Parts: sequence; structure tokens; C-alpha cells
Amino acid sequence: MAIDWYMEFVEIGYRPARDELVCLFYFEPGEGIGPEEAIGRVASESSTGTWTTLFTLPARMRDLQATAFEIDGNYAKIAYPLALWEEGNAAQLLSGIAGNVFGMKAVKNLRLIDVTLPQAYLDHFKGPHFGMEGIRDMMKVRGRPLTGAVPKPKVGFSAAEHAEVGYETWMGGFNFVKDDENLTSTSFNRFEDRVEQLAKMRDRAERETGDTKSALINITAETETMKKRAEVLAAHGWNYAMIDVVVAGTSGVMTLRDYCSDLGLAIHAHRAMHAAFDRSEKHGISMQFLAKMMRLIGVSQIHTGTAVGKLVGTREEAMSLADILREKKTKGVGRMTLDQDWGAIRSAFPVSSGGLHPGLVPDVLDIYGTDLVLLVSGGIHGHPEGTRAGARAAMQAIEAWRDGETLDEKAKSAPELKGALEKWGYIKPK
Ligand code: RUB
Ligand code: CA
Repeated sequence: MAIDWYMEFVEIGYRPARDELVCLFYFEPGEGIGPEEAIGRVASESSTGTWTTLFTLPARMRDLQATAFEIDGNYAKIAYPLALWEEGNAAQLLSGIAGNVFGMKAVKNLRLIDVTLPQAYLDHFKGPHFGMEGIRDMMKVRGRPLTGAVPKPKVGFSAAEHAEVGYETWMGGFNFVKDDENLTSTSFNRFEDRVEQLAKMRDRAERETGDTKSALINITAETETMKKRAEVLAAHGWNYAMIDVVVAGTSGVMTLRDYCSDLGLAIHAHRAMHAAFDRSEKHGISMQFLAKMMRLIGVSQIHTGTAVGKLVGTREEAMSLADILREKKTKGVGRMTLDQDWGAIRSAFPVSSGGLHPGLVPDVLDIYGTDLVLLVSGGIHGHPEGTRAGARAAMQAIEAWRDGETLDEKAKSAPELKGALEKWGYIKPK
């Protein structure tokens, strides 16, 4: 008598129906297990199966089984019937396709690379309240990336000091002053204080420059606290809230998506902790998948890497992330992404951040083009003449790129850029 039925979750050559979810996995079978059996076990564990055959298995349940239908070396695709997934419940989807499977002895390594979400699944999600167009209207910035900086050191400033650095950042031409991931409401810099002080400085910078200025202020906390903080932001005339989306989790982000949209706030998603599960090429969850989930549940922008800055991430990854966030339809690229048609879901901005300075701006813009939020923090505050000059230098680097000029040429008529290049040149920080 057979004790298991994993092979019943494998049908090579099966053609998924239009309304099935399709996942692409990288996998390495555990010791003594063949590839078909290993991926069959993944399909089983992420849908209806358990480790053994059962006494009771009503025939209709066959229709809920996932099917591994393509195996190509260490890559495999699994199709999941739509009925497995609760409408509009992102957490439940993660518990299935990104849940128990990572701990199975049947696989030595397993990485969820991407998923194609069918229209019938998308129908139950709202996506971003503000897409890229909505953000551009709100910020009144066209034809260039939106720019911002985190006051550095990232924690330690009082609210007043933080706002002062923010003012200098805005006066240098940047659109955003951004909180860092670990600044929330600490004893030395309370959230409400910072919101108020920054609002005063914002009004001053807007008066003095005539530009629209904003801040990405971190509301990350327990969900009810995040809601209160979002209200405080709206009451002070802000149009954004920032959330550390991985640590807050999809459920908290979904609650805040609706709450913020009622308050007219866009969500800026910081991705701190993503590298705990996306850094290994063999095991975990890809950043592509995370970005897709976050667009689905409605952030207006999310960090996607620099390729040239201080944090890991390749140029190819950055480009595919930009597509996943910005395009209405994407065609799968090899073993990195799957096809996706976003239907009515709005776009979101990629955010490039981490170890950037003016000398690296052209490299980043070559990757992303202008539909981007560009964050340069240490790389403006470390400018020999200070934050304002640093922001100017970064803006000059953007102008040079737009005009097809090299930075060295531009620096002849742009003293701030010259100062930045004298300090950092074109160094790629580690
Ligand atoms: C930026 C910074 C951000 C990271 C996040 O500061 O610390 O938190 O960019 O990383 P700086 P990622 O510009 O001084 O390095 O964007 O890859 O998620
Ligand atoms: Ca940081």
C-alpha cells in the first residue's frame, strides 16, 4: 500500500488554466529524493497535501491540488487553482506559496522567484492609491526623478535638529526628507514632535523655493498606532506615510493602505529585512516577488536597489524590479520573472537608495531612467560644504545626465558637483 501520493501533484506538460496562479521556483532536492518527487512535495505542501495518503479524500478535492507542470534543471513551475486562495488576503497567499515549503526536508534549498497573478485574483486587491502619475501630480515634478535624503546619522538627532537638516535638504532642491528604517518615535525624537517641526520647515522651504516639498515619515509600529500616526501626518498637511513593510507585514500594510488612502497619503515602503530572505540565490523569496506583493497591496513606492551602491543587488535585478512596479504588462525574463498583466492596478515608483553620491547618479539613471525616486543621503550630508551643497550637487548630476553631459564637463560650471567629485569621485562604496 502506497504511503504517499506526491507524484499525483506532478503532471509534466500540464497547461495551467487562465485563472490559475503560476509560481516559478528554484529548487534542490533533498538527499535521496528525485526532482519530480521533490517538486511534487512542494506542490502538495503548498496546496492540499500532507505527508501521507489519507483515508478520506473526496474526489472533488482533486480540483484543489496544485500541479507541478514544468521542470527544467533546478527550476520548476507550479500551477495553483484560484479556489485555493481567499479573495483579497495577501497573508494567506504567503502562508501557501511561501510558507511551510521552505522548511521541508524534501528540499535542500527552495527559492520562490515569481508568481503570475491572474486577473481574477487581482480583482480583489486595490493596488496603490497613487500611481506614478498621481505622485507626479501631487509633487509637481515631471521629466526627472523625484529626489530625497535621510538625515544622517540615521538616528540620534532631536526632532528640531532633524527638521533643520531637512530644511537644508529641501533648500538644496530635493523633494523629500526621509526617515530611516529605525527612526520611529524614540525618547530623543518623538514622532509627533518631528512631524510638527518638519511641517514648519516644509512650509518655510515651500515659501522660499515655490516648490512642493514633502517628507517620508516613518509610522512603523503596531497597526493601531500606525493608524494614529497616519492621522497626525494628515493633520499636518503631509501627503505620505512611510512603512517598513517587511517587518510590519502584509496585513498591517493592507490596513494602512485603506486608511492612508482615505487620508490622502501615499505609502513609501522601506524594505528593511528583505535581505534575510532574498539575498541567497538558492533559498528564500526573491525581491521580485516582494515588490509584486507590495504593488498588489498598494504601496506607491518601494526600495529596489542601486546596483552600484552600498547594498547587494544586481543591475538585472534592479531593471526587472522597475518593470514589475512600473509597467502595465511585463513579459517574463528567463528564470528571473514571469509574465504579469496588472489590469487596473496602478503603477508604483521604484526607489534607488543606499550608498549613493553624485558621482554615481548617472549609473543609477542609466538603469532606471527618470521614473524613479532617487535617495542620496550620506552622499549629500558628507559634501565638503554641507547638506544644501550636497543636494545641489546631486541635482546637478541629474541635469548632466539629462543633457547627455559627463559629470566632469558639468562640474566646470557647477561648483557643488565639483566639490562632490573631489571628495568621492566615482567610488562604489562597500
Ligand atoms: C540610505 C539608507 C537606506 C537604505 C535602504 O542611506 O540607509 O535605509 O538605502 O536600503 P545612504 P535599500 O544613502 O546614506 O546610504 O534601499 O536597498 O532597501
Ligand atoms: Ca537605512
